[in-house]
Amino acid sequence: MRIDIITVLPELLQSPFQHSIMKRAVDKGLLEVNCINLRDYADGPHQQVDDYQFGGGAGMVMMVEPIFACINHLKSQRTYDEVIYLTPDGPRYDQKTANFLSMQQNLILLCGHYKGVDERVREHLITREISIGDYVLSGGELAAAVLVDSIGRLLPGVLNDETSALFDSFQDNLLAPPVYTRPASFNGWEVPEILLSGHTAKIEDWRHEKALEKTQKRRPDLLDEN
Ligand code: 6GU
Repeated sequence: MRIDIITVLPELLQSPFQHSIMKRAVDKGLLEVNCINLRDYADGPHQQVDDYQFGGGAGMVMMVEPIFACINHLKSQRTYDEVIYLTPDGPRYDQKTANFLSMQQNLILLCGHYKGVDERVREHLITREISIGDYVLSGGELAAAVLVDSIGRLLPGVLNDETSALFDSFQDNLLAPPVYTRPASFNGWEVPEILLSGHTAKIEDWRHEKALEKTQKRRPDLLDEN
């Protein structure tokens, strides 16, 4: 899968994909992340990408021309399944959307900044809008990193059996059960007996029960889905 990220702050997106599971996905050739500096597509001596809003009001707006030029240039090289705009007023991101996006070949992510983009970008160039939650970030870059991470780990071959995404919280609308490692006893704090029993079927039952308990307590809304 290839993900092209259009941003005015490409430096902000250098590190996130150079570690751990994302690094493995990139090194294995399963994921290609390409950051494009929007300013490279802007004209004039100042390579301006934003301007005052018509009608007045505080805050700059990202201009349509550089975004159009950039997206067109990308589209001339390959076909894109989705052109996604990261914006706090988009539909909220969830695991279902991550699963869907992980099955695509080529994605463009456009990171918003300032007051956002000229509405004509959203009307004519964007196929999907995404917010990562009900709070405001300074720009879409960190949201783009969240998308790439959540999508990248779902690509076949990125995770091994033990770390399989199938066991993740949310994949079955359940939060993950508690986990423990050595020592079995610390400070008088004990690991639940059942986990030391070697009884695989009973352990699976216990985990499911704990996952249900936790979900009921913390996120009962998840149990209403499906
Ligand atoms: Cl995608 N962008 C910004 N700027 N803020 C956000 C967001 C996105 N999602 C939640 N807050």
